Amino acid sequence: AERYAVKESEAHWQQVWAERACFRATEDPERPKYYVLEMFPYPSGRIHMGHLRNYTMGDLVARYRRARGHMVLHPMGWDAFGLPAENAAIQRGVHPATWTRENIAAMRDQFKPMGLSIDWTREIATCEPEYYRHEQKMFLDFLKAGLAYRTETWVNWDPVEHTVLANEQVIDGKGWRSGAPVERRKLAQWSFRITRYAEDLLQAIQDLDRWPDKVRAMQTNWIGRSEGARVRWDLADRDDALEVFTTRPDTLYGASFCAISPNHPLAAELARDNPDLAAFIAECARLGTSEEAIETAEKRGFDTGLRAVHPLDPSWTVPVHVANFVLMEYGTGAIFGCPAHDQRDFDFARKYDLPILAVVAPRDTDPVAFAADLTAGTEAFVGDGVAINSRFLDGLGVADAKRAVIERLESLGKGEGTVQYRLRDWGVSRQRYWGCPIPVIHCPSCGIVPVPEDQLPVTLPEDVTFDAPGNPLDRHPTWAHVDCPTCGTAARRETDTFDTFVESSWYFARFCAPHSDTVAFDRAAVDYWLPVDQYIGGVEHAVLHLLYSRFFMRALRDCGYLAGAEPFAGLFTQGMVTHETYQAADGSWLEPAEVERTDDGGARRLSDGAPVTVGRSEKMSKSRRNTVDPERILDTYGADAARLFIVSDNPPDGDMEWSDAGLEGAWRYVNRIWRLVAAPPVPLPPAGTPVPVADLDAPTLGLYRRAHKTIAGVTEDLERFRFNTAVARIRELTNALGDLKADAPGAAAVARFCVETAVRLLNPMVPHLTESCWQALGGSTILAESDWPQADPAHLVDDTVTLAVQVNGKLRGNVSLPRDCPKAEAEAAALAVDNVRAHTEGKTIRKVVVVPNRIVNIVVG
Ligand code: ANZ
Ligand code: ZN
Repeated sequence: AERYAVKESEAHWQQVWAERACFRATEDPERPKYYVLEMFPYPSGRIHMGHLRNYTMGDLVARYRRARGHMVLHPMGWDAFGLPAENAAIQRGVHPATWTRENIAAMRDQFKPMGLSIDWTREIATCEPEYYRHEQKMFLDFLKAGLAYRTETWVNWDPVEHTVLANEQVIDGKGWRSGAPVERRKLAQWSFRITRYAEDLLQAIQDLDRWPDKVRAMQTNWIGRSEGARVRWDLADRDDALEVFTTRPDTLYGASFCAISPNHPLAAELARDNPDLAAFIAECARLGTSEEAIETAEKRGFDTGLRAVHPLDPSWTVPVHVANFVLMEYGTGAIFGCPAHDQRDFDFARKYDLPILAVVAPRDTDPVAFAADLTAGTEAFVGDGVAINSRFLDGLGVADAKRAVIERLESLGKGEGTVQYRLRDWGVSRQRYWGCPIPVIHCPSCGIVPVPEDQLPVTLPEDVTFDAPGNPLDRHPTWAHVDCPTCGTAARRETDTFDTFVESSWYFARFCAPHSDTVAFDRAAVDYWLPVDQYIGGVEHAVLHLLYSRFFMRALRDCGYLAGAEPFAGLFTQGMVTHETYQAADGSWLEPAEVERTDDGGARRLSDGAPVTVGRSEKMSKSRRNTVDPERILDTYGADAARLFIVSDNPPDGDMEWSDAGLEGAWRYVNRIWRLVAAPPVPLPPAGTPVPVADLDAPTLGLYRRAHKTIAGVTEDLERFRFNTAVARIRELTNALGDLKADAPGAAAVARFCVETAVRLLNPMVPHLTESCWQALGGSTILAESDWPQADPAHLVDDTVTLAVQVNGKLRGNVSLPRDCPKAEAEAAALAVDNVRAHTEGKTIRKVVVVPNRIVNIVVG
């Protein structure tokens, strides 16, 4: 038979799909919709294996849903603003816009041979004014709604990149890209008030039942709800007070100090005439503001000399320290320390020789001995117990003691119960050129003036230079200089641009009607398509991107843009693509393409045969050089083999190890499927030939039933993202076809049914091959426009069942029988089993109980 001509086939079908506009998304209110979205790519210029895996999975889902009769939306776009474009401009002198647009064109060309079922008419790039003008309008609406505001905040400043970094971009106190030690700086920043929705964002996680538990837990932790109290400590010899936040007000009688953040206003005030304190604060600033850095640094403090008065006992005062472990952004930026019941406070107290007084003891211990041991030891007691040494609280459990203290504090006007979230507002200002301009103007007399809506978009100027550090927008000779829209005075544009996470927080909604230019969202379209039914992407976006998108939906809803609060009804996080690593004798890393595996399990260098050490499989990375170029794979083996390998290798949420052997296995299977069609084991009857079920012998009927079971099993698997087991089932079916007796009655019709079934079930995974097969089989439609096969429930039951045979309650054997066979037949078969005969011979059979399809129980005496 003729070989499968992969190149011609794949090119041909891609053209057919395009010409017939098979994947153009349309709305039909009468039919169910399904919105499949993979996280859109950053246009780095080249696709990588992670893309190949991600988009293959999404495509499988999209094709499957389309076959199931859904109206499917499966779009593609580009997350096109961001730093790398600017770095390219600095390093290579190419304009960020040019670099980005060229990369988009290159990557689009690389994606096309994958045969993705994407509606390319909806393509968007976030760097184009047609896109970001709507973002500017949203910002103005957020501003009116109090959801966007400007404030002075402490930020992580990257001195090399000249920009603010999010906490997650600070790793071990250094910028994630530059590697330069990050500085703390105070800067006027635009922020989005995500905290307004903290409770709602938290509660709604409960209903995201098609999200991985792991991601839900990460979101929950990120929002970080804590119940506690705000407590006011008067400052001795001053007429102000220090407000602290605590989750353990029950430990108030164990307080031995108060501590404030180095960024607390009081610290700044005291530092003005205390150079030592100022030096200490400066040193803390070098730590960065990330919690991680603060958590791991040595705990240090500076005694301010001030004393704070205990809120429940005016005769009791404690010292006030500035401490490096107190964050300004959490709670009130001030704490009271209770060393006995907090390890940080314990270590701090040891270091600065402060009292350690136990005020909670485990139940049923001697409180005096417990307190003495704790004070002498090295560890705080953080468990549950009862209050001791705590006056009116003594004997109460932790929860009751908390309630009692809060009540007392409230009645004294010294504090109140409160809920605190770890979640902070989202700082969106970046001192960068390649981002969406923030549409406000700073007027010397009016202050901040929003750009009037009829002057949107505020577009980026193209004529900028990258020859000096800092933001090119600041240096531009004219762009920032405008007249105030309100009073006409010479004013200045905001030169900060948005964090690129802003664009990715609403792109999924824009895809519903990407070309409507008067409004961001065509209401009918978003009402129809949202939420995204299945979102697929990397777990590295499990916190920020998803949370920001959830915030945006709520903010947009409250500004009247759309209905609904959750952007993604279903979420799937795919694993990484890994590859073996190779090292030459001198320790240098070698690319997979430079290495050949040897039969003894070793490897050698292709160029000179020198031995190569094979290392463990790791995430593909430039540093290990263990990357494989998707373009070459597609070019050599075609899209289908690559797609098949991707989905059959491993569960999709696990890591997948890329290997030549695995890919070649998939390639062989592609060719086997083709041969099944081109040279079937039995000459196939014409399409539509019915299977003469009543005439089939047992093995042929078994095969026919297996095909139905395969349909049911694969359908179930695809619903649950078990792509690998789906492929395994189809392989079992095609293997079983090898056992078909060609001359059995109805064999040819059954063979045809099995081949058709395999081809149709494989379509979402290997769409080109299966279209070619379908055509060769005489299909009158193309599979991209065909329905999903249906299993006949009548053929899903097993035709034989195994019954256990017991003699006087002991298992003595098994019999295989037709399902639902008459009791007398079951009884006779059971009694005929050798081992049963051995246990019944010479005895009287008193009773035989048959539980149909399960057990035959024989009672002998
Ligand atoms: C007194 C106390 C006694 C505390 C005790 C704990 C145990 P979560 O659970 O994360 O909300 N804290 C409050 N604000 C802080 C800040 N800005 N920077 C650093 N630490 C801060 O933690 C709340 C606890 O962390 C608070 O309860 C406070 O210490 C500390 F036996 O208050 B606790
Ligand atoms: Zn003005």
